[in-house]
Amino acid sequence: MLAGCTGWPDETAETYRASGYWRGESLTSLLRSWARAYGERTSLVHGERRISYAELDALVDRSAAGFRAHGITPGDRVVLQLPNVPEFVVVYFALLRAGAHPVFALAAHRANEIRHLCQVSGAVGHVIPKRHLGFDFEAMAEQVQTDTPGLRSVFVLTSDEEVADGFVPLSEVDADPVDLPEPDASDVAFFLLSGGTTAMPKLIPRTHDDYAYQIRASARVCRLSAEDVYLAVLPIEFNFPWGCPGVLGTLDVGGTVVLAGEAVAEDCFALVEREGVTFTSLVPTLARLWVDEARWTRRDLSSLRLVQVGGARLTPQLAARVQPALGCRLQQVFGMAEGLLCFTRDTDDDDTVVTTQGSPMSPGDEIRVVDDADQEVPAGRPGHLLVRGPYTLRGYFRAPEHNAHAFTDDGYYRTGDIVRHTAEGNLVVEGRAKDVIIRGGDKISAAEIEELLLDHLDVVQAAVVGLPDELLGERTCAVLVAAAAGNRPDLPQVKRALHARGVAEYKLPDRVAYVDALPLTPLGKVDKKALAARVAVTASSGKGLCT
Ligand code: OOB
Repeated sequence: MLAGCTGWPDETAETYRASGYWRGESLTSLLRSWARAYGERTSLVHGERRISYAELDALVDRSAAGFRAHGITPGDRVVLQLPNVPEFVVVYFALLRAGAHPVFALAAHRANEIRHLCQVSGAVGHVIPKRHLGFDFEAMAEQVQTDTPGLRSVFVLTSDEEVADGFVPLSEVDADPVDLPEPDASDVAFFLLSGGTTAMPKLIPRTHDDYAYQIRASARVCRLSAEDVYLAVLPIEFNFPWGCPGVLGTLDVGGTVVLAGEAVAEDCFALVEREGVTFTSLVPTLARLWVDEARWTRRDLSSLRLVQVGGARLTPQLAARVQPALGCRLQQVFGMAEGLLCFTRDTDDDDTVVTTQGSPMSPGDEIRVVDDADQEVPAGRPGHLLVRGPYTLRGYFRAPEHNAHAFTDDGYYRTGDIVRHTAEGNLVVEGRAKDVIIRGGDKISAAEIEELLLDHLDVVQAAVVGLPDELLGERTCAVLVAAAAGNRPDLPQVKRALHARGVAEYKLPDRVAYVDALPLTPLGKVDKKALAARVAVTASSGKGLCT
């Protein structure tokens, strides 16, 4: 196991092998066997480009050799930051084949986040598009590289071959295939990012064994077959579209993945019609837009058989509209990059699908619902969700202090979610104990933004709370205590200050409010519930507390 990662105890690992969850196959050996089994079938579609399984495997061989030739060696970490393009898939497998470990960054991340990711992961490389959605990634990468001495190489996806001094065009990461040793399936393959309760995202090590199991088992839950066509709308660096079953689960059964990126609903509908898309995964905010748009579209959506919705709370009202509007089955998915996945099943009745978040994917998932003292709550009552199992991490990368709180002594991960069991054994997510705001599916750590506000603005206290929002689920409000009366930076000023520090756009507050002092709980912590209620009331009464 890579240093800095916590593995499963030997005995537990043996049980997972004996139960057939872990098969000792690396993700790259899976790609090889897919290429053998599905050869000329189409693996990926992007715009007019279509790539067969055999081609994908060959591209990965050349790219793996190319990364080796450019100095990437086994055990290296490389931050992978690309939008939904075929190169994301090629680079992912090529790095694995070269023995390196991709670290998934969000395409929306900016210098502030990337610098942190490079530093905690000890990355030696960073893969970026030259420009995407008008943003100059090269300029950002140059800035990050200056502050990160270990970051040796920046690889740039570009159509014109022109890259900044010292950077390498991705097209040059190409060499005649060489024999490379198979990675050890029990070792870490790649890193996902946590939605984060701490000041900065934590790295989640995922092993070949655990992720291969996740994609296979989730494909089975969704009854995927080679006839399935998956539309990747959400950014594929998220666990949900990458492997639940998403991109990798579809490839595992010989289906076709259509890469769309965050396209507007009507463009997605056009792709559904053109490619005969059979399933996709959405966050509730997008599901809402699709359901609304489906009323007007002239596109034929009849190929769709399954729409998965997850990542944030789906209201029963919206859930009830999905099936009639899109003419296909809804599946609720409650999951986390750390591991555990819960799905509603195709055998469930409509009421279960609309009102619950389903049941765990694997018989190996061990679930506990406990009170504040870690004691089991009576059946049906809400409590903290703890989990361990064959694809749930045992520790974040290089974070011993955080791990001491985030896991119980016997290895259960504290999810930070409040859930209850229904009589039928499904889970309902009742709320969150962790201080995370889910804005349109994007997870924002309140602590992270609070730290930035205190560092970069003239304020003495800062608390970030989520306010309910019809479309996004929640919006962020920064509640501040000014350092001096008369000096109250307004929303544009606050946004500018954070933007100038290279903070990703989606994390900038939607509102700013000022109070004389933050309310405290009896234990002396900021009372966020009271604060959110107070700000929400003032915001709706138009008293001018918020800007
Ligand atoms: C998914 O993964 P993450 O890591 O971005 O976020 C995990 C957190 C959960 O702990 C929970 O707080 C929230 O997102 N969440 C939901 C939910 N699904 C996730 N809250 C309410 N209802 C749901 N259905 O978000 C993720 C990963 C894999 C599959 C699906 C979602």
